[in-house]
Formats: sequence, C-alpha cells, structure tokens
Amino acid sequence: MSKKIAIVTGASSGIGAATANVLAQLGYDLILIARRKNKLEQLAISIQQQFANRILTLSLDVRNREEVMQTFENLPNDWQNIHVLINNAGLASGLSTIDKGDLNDWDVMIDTNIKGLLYMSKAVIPFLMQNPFSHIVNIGSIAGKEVYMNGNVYCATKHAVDALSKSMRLELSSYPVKVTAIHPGAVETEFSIVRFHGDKEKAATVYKGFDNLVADDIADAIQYVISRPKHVTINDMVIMPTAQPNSSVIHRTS
Ligand code: NDP
Ligand code: 8X3
Repeated sequence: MSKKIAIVTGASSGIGAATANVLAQLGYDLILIARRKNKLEQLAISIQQQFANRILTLSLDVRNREEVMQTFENLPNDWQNIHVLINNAGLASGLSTIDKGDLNDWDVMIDTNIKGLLYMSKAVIPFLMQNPFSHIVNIGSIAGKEVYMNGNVYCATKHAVDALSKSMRLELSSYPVKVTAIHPGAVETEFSIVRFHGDKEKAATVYKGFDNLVADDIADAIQYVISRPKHVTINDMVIMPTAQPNSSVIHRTS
C-alpha cells in the first residue's frame, strides 16, 4: 500500500500552493490539480527539493466533467490510496450589480465554484470511502456566509459551497468521511487579479492599508483541521483578517 495521498485542486497558486507545501510536510503524497501545468511542475520541483513525497501533477480543468471523471476512473493503482481532498479551485470574475453583470463571468464562477467542486467530489468520494476517517476540505469564503455589494453571483456560488459541505457531511458520516468547510476573508493571492480580469493595479487596491490574510494562514488552518484525532471533526471555520470584521467592512490605515 502506498503512503496516504492528498489531492489539492487549484494548486498552481495562492491557497492551493501553500496547502500543497503543508501537506507535503505532513508526509502525504500529492496529486496537484490546476490548468497551468508549468506552475504545478515548478511547485512539485520545489517541494521535492525539500521532501521525498511522490507528486502527480494533473493539468485539469475542473469544469470539464468528462475529463474529471475519466481521470479518476483511470487513476493508476498506486495513486488510489486517497485520504484527503482539498476542493480549493475557484475564482471570482467581475464585481458589478446583477443588471450590469457579464453572463460569461457568471458562467465561469458557477461552473468552477459549484459544478467543478461537485465533479471533483463525485469522482474522488469512492476512493475516500475506502479509507475511514478520510477528509474533504471545501474552501468556501466569507462570501458564502454573508453577501456584499456587487458580489451577488460569487456570493451565491460560495453559499452553495457552504450548503454542499453540510450535505456531504451528512451523507458521508456513516463511513465516516470527515467534511470541513473553511471560509476565509480577504487573502492576498492572484484572486483579485483574476476577479478584475488581469488588472493588477486595481487588484492591489483591495489589499491596501490593512494586514490582509496570506495563503499560509489558510494552509495553517487546513493543517489543523486534518490533524485532529479521529473522533474530532471541525465542521466549519470562518477566518478573517483582524481588520475585516465582516465581508463589507475593512479598517484601513491609508
Ligand atoms: P488564486 O487565484 O491564487 O488561486 C486559484 C486557483 O484555482 C489557481 O490555482 C487556479 O489555477 C485554480 N483554478 C481556477 N479555475 C480552475 C479550473 N477551472 N480548473 C482547475 N483549477 C482552477 O486564488 P486563491 O488561492 O485566493 O483562491 C483559492 C480558493 O479560495 C478559491 O476557491 C477562492 O474562491 C477561495 N477564497 C479566496 C479568498 C481570497 O481573498 N483570496 C477568500 C475566500 C475564499 P489555474 O488558473 O492554473 O487553473
Ligand atoms: C474572497 C473574499 O470578500 O473578496 O472569497 O469575497 S471576498
């Protein structure tokens, strides 16, 4: 039997990349998923310079249901001992009222944040069920607990992640597969650059004048939740910058 395996979606950047590092440190072999293969390979090289873990990088678009299903139906035997799934791939695209909303932005958020997470979960849950006390960690958002101006569709997708996490916990409790949802506030990653369609200057203003969270803060929380004893499940965690008391208010010094 191979070592325990953890899957991280959205591992090419931000929270996913930081989480891959933490899981490697914990001794997991890793399946790293994102669309940008070169970024995944760079990460794999940097992890393997420090640790002896096996790493499989998969260039996969989680929105492509055939590709997701086929990948896991044809997973080599020595990559099937999956204990952890981190459903992290996700994005915001645009920030505007519904009447001015871009339909393509809506589709990409719904297809990635909801449908992509579902495809990945459906494909991987059969492997997790073979290993009692395996674990799914879904990355939601404070946007899945509250709404904020112009966040409409992104907030709706993250509310869906919150609901799906509760459903998964209920359905998988008899195996048991643990299910945790982690809901961060503002974390400085590529997130806002993606939201503003590549406008780095605009993205930088989001994190100006306060101590935002960094990807390692969320990876640290993931390390905590997956390291609890067998009888302990952390259902839900909301993690905010101290300067951000809710989704709409940030105390800035400049
Ligand atoms: P990043 O933009 O830095 O990372 C997003 C990751 O998702 C990238 O690795 C990207 O890889 C991957 N991804 C996006 N679309 C797809 C797709 N269709 N298929 C496969 N992978 C995909 O942002 P974060 O690290 O901040 O975001 C990670 C998660 O955290 C997201 O779900 C986000 O909604 C959530 N979140 C972020 C917060 C923040 O303030 N940053 C706060 C709360 C939650 P690639 O482009 O290579 O495919
Ligand atoms: C990302 C945090 O507040 O920009 O989910 O929606 S927020």
